[in-house]
Amino acid sequence: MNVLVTGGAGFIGSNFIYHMLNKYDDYQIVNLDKLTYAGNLENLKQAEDNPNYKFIKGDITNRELVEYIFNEYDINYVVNFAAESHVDRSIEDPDIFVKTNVRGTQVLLDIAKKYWLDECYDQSVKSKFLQVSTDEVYGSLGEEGYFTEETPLAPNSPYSASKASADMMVRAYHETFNLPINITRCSNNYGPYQFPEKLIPLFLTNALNDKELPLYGDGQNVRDWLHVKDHCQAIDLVLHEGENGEVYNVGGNNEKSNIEITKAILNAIDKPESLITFVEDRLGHDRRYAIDPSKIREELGWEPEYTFETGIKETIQWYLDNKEWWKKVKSGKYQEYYKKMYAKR
Ligand code: NAD
Ligand code: TDX
Repeated sequence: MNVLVTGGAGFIGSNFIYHMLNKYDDYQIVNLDKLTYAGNLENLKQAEDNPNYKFIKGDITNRELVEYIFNEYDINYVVNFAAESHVDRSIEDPDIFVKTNVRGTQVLLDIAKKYWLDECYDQSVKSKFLQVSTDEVYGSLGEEGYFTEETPLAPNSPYSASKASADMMVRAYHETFNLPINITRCSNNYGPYQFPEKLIPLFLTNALNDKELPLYGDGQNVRDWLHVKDHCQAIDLVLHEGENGEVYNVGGNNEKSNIEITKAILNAIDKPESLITFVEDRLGHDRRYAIDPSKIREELGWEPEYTFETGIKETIQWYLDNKEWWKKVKSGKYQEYYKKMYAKR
């Protein structure tokens, strides 16, 4: 099988590439990544020399390039991770979120349709377009209830609105053209190689540097945490066994408030709670996310291997063992971003 992984130099994509290379020694993995601020080839050092792995620097909105890749590598599967992924950045500048997340997805769908359906090389060859989406497309929950695959889409941020739009486009290519697709919607991921603009690596690396931890609002917003390796296993399962056209929610049943996460990090590395600084809330800040993962568990037999306790311990250890990785990431342009984003809070 020839798999096009887009956004493979980012956090989840790089973990997914390792997962696939380790598991399937007869698969060719092509990684198309624009290398934005979030893309980092250091994440893929251990894949570089693998003959089953190929990196191509480029943009998913580039039709000619995507078409070239389909032809050159005879792509069977697309796993679309490529996206602008940070909610705070989408509040500052929504434009690029629409371009990459919506238009980029549509370009990929269009070339997949052309290559797999219109040109009709061999309809018996297996193909699938897997869109990696997010629970944020469902909006925000109150204190009760869970997101199921039937929950209406009600995105609240420019980021989640762009992801919901992409999901609608994927659905439309399935309904209209019969393109083989799945959509996965998962909760907040954590684990190795996560860019330190996101809550867990930001707070962990700030605390290790004795810098303040900027907690938004009252710190009581709730997220449902999923270890990235459990997410990668879920994507692998849906790619191979997901029923054509279906959506699968992926979540680890690990609801935690932001203040709980913050205290757990400080406690694990023996740093004082005085580092916590309550700052102005995020605009439109979703209160609670919680996934009902019954469908993927019951229909595909997926089970997470990590508990939050084992996962956070291993993740903290990874950041302790890989200081060079995050120190490099947090230098240069990142400093400008951090000052700009947090100065006004
Ligand atoms: P990330 O920001 O770490 O990585 C995104 C990658 O996409 C980067 O390597 C970047 O260079 C690449 N990219 C961006 N624009 C591109 C373009 N136009 N063309 C090609 N490549 C481009 O993101 P992540 O956290 O790994 O998330 C991956 C996917 O999973 C995203 O689609 C995101 O919406 C989704 N998701 C993430 C989470 C999470 O908790 N991180 C949860 C649910 C869903
Ligand atoms: O400095 C911070 N302070 C803070 O209190 C940051 C960066 C975050 N937070 C809060 C906001 C959220 O309630 O922590 C929570 C998690 O924030 P993020 O790490 O920015 O993640 P979130 O907004 O929940 O979105 C993430 O999960 C769903 C990913 O970034 C998305 O790509 C994914 O779709």
